[in-house]
Amino acid sequence: MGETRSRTRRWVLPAAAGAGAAVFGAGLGELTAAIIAPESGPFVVVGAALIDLAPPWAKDTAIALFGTGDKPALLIGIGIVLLVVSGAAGVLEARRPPWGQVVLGLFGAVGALAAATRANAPMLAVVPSLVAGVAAVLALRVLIGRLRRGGAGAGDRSPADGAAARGADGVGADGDGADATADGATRRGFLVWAGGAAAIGVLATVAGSALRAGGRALSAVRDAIRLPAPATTASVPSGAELGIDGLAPVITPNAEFYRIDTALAVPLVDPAEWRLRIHGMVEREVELTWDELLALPLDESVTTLACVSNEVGGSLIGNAVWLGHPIRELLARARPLAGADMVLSRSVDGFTASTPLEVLQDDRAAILAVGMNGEPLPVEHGFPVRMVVPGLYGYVSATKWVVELEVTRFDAVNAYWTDRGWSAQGPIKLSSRIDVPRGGRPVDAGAAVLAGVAWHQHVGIDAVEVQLDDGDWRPATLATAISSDTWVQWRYEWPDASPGTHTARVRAIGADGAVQIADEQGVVPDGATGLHEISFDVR
Ligand SMILES: Nc1nc2c(c(=O)[nH]1)N[C@H]1C(S)=C(S)[C@@H](COP(=O)(O)O)O[C@H]1N2
Ligand SMILES: [Mo]
Repeated sequence: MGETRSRTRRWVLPAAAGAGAAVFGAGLGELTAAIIAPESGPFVVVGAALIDLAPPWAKDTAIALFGTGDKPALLIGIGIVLLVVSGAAGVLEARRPPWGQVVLGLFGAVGALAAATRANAPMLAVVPSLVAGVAAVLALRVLIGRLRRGGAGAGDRSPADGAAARGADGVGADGDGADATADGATRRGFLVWAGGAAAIGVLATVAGSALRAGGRALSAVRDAIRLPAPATTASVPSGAELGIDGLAPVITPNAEFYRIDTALAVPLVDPAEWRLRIHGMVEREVELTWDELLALPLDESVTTLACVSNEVGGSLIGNAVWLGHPIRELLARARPLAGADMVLSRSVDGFTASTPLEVLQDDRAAILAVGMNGEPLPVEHGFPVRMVVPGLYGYVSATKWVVELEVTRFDAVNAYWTDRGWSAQGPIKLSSRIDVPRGGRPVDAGAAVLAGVAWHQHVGIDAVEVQLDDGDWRPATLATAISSDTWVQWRYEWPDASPGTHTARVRAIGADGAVQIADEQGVVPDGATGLHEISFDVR
């Protein structure tokens, strides 16, 4: 009994004080952010800094573990670390004041530093984190103060005598029955205070997210946009969609399109304020507004985007009908200087991608996109303007929320991921995937259908072959390709699937005659190779 009570006093209550204070502070910080700096909430800025500082393997692991849920996972992780460390700060404050306050204050300072060093950080970016830090420190003082006055603080009767007495056992307050009852009341009273502080923090966070008017206002702006009719339209041949249950549709609906980026809070860019600046090694700088862009001829094109982090058989790939203006035309206005070989595109949030200049000047549909599948770009896919370049992985070409094109040289500057161990050049590798039968779903014996997709953007697919149970490679039937810039569906009929467990492998052959590489390589530094293999039961 006495043991338990003493442990409660010495550890649990101070830890609750620390955690309560931290939740209180973080909540007020989030609320402040919602009001004055929507993209600079303490969690978001710290998370963003972690993303930027993380070594490449960490990004890989996060994507492998959590897929596109990597961002919520990161925020939850930060929350857990905050709770643990602030709990420890509470215990520290009870024993060695003011070190617990120092720890919580440091949290605020780290947030402020992370906020201040972000690209395009707004003037008020540091304020939410500072508010969070100060609020947490004050709350901790109040809570630990109550703990001391209530005598529940394990020998911490006064901050002055504390330092010397602590380290010893601090059992002095472990008293008789009467004391214990009084203690119980104090303890409950104290927990009401600590819990109340945490509850205020949670309420403030909830109020803050309800208040995030910025996002809603931008959605309203987006909803009101009527994109101009395309100057040239793209058509999807009727034979492009095989319509097999479980097979990825040839055009990926926006809501199902994979999302990969470093932006923990989606950048909110008002089209009315959007500008694109083309500069660097050019004869003349070009600046473009949203209205000017929409007044230019906009072409539809169908292009399959793929992420370099897509594992063999993975789902970080999607195909959409894009609407946009050729980047080639805008570069022609700016007239790149001799010697330039790269365009460094920059997002409003600081992300950069390095695209070979020649790829943006040849005849492919490398565009500044404003539309995706008949709508303005979804905010998380780069609203109002992004790049789409057939044939290159997204990290070297598909800059979302793009605001700058700097004509430069590969030997002069590195893009975001190149500085983190990824290749400066990122042509998409020839690959293929089995979608049907879907993971683990048993198949009826007899006539069975396998189906999937294959892609080699800007080269095209000539054939797809399937291998069952280490047998011969047999040709699959291809759907009609939309173009060489898109994936193509395939199907394979297995007339006599026999009961038991089987494996299937797929490989694609490119329009250039290249056969998909069977040797397995991971996604770093320039995309995975290997063959997708599944095993499935027939019964
Ligand atoms: N601003 C910005 N643009 C970006 C990225 C990013 O992190 N920030 N990631 C790139 C990567 S790695 C990929 S694969 C594509 C993904 O585009 P999507 O999210 O629309 O599918 O966006 C690219 N554009
Ligand atoms: Mo990517």
